[in-house]
Amino acid sequence: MGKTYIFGHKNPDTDSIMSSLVMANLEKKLGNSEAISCRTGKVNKESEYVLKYAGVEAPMLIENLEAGSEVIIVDTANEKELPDNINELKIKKIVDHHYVALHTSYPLYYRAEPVGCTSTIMYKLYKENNVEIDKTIATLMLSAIISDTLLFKSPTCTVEDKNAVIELAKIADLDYEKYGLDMLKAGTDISSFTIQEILNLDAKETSLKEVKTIINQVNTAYIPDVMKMQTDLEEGMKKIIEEKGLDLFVLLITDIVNSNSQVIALGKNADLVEKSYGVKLENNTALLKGVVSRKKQVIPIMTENA
Ligand SMILES: [Mn+2]
Repeated sequence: MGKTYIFGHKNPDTDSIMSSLVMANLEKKLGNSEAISCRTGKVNKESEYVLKYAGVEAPMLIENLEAGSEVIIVDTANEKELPDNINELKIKKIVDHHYVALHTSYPLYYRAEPVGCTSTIMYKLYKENNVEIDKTIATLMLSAIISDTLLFKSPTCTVEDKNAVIELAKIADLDYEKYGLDMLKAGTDISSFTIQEILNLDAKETSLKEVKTIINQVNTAYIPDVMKMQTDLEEGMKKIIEEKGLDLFVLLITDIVNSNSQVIALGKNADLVEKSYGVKLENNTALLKGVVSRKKQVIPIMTENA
């Protein structure tokens, strides 16, 4: 068996990083000795916190995989979030919890469930295959689940996600509420980033019907900390709109403590935000009460209204 490169989406979040590590471990336990955990971008602060806590090294950064390389994809099934030459790679497996936006001309193992996190599916895969979950793997898995579900506050969170964390916390021997909040807070520290970096941290390019859009989400423990940069952020957003020919740039500044998002919307279709949420943008911004999930509360609603 040759090498198998395992990775998640571009701009990897904690789920993409941890699920690639957890999947590589599972593959190895099942006999695929050349499974390699990889990433296609920088490790964010939240993931850094987890890796340090667990004493695990970051996955290998890959930039260009040779045509024909065998890969396993976790935490995305969207061509736009994968390497440019994805059509030249051989996808062996996909484990994901998003909508499907990818097409292959060959059969593959495909496991998708509408749960809150890929690592929740990974947890089930370990159980189904009778592979032991050790303390380190448990820590990585529960971190991913807490990250994706914002400590169970996101509407994407299911009973299965919550139960997995409760079980994994026993193995990892940690207080998941305290650990989870510390981890989420570590992820909100943007003090060392440039405006460009903030605008690229967790940016997803997508089409809301015909509306070419970027939706970027920045988590914070205190919205005014981010809003004080509004002028600079808008300048950066305008540049990206021009460069990429976007119709809309949505920046969600999500308060992980109170579960709201302040939105900044620019571009010729900015009124789509007003239409979708019944709000009025003042100075390009509005508060979206109770909105924390891009996947469940933003993309589908804005697509419907586009
Ligand atoms: Mn995920």
